Amino acid sequence: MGRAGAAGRALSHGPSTIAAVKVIHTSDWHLGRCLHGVDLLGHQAAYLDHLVALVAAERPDALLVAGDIFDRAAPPAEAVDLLSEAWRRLAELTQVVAISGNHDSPARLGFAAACLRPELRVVTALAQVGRPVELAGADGLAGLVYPVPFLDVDLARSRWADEALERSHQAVLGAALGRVRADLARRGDLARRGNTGRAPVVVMAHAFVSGGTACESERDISVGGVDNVAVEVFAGADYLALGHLHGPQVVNTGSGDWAARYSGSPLAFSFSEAGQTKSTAVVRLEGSAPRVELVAAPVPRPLVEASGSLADLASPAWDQRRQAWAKVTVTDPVRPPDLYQRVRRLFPHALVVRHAPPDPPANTTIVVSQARDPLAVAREFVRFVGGGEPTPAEERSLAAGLELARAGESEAR
Ligand SMILES: [Mn+2]
Repeated sequence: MGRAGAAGRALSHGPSTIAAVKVIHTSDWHLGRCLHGVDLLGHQAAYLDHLVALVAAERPDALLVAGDIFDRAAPPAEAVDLLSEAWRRLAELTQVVAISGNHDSPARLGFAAACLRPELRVVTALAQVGRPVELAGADGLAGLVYPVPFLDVDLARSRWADEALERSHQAVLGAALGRVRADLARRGDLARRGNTGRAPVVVMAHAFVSGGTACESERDISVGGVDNVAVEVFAGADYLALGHLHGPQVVNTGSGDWAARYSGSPLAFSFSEAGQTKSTAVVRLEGSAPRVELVAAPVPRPLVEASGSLADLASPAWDQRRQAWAKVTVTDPVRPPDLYQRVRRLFPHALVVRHAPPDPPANTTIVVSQARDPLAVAREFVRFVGGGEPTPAEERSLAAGLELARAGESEAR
């Protein structure tokens, strides 16, 4: 049997060899989020359907959700319903372990957490740090998952006041991981499973670990100007399952003995993520370095950034991307009339439309004074924002506006 052979090989590596465990790692669902006014909830529901199917097919030992489950502290009722149903479906298939991120309200996400079935562990409280979720295997303990929710620095410092922690994420996460290591030390040999090796240790956290690449859709978590945490803080883990950064990425641990990764968000939340392939990580911990397989998430609609003159943007070169959510920059020297409508005819799902002439006027000062003809001032402004003379229609609008203003003035007298 291949399985027995693998276990035999594992044994030959000595006592540091870890037993086989499989986890699925995801994060940053941001349920209830919009993309430039587009409600993403239906697409988030589609991702959760995909995730349920993935978990059903892979049968992992655990599903890890590394924070920012909701987009905001008080999420819309529809998002709460969606999560409630997702928890039920997922916890019927595997052990679910979730933590709060910087967008979640620990109290609201953690509501009634102590009453949930054991297959669903939602960890949002500081008091839980250092207490693992034990993954049960066929012959005993299969692995340990230490959930570390996003820590409010000031709260953590006051609760752990005896440690006199510096006011930084690095310091409070250091204290949190101190609790993880203390628990591991206390367990000692108990943390070993039968004769197939040591139970692997997974730490899950929501943090900005140094070396990670940010994009435009993460909320800044800096405290006193410091948001980065050195990856070494998490030493002792075999796998560090991270949430917070929305691009899927590996974090270099500087060691072949353990691995750290951001699963990234399942959907793009900004145009800066247009080039990313959103995915879910299936992680196998066995023997030495974890093996990771990225499973692409369903794409509701690709994102594209398009830039050029209206004539360029009408070219067939863009035809494959017409149905994308688009951020369109029109570069005609003069702002084309009916810009928004014309762009929408080319890209029906354009979400951001702007005009950026190739040679924008240098910092122009428009002098407004009693002595000047108001129409001349208005024309100058149109020239400044549009890059050209007002069209006849715009001239008529300016004149009509001026007349209305004058009529209003004389009425007020
Ligand atoms: Mn996030």
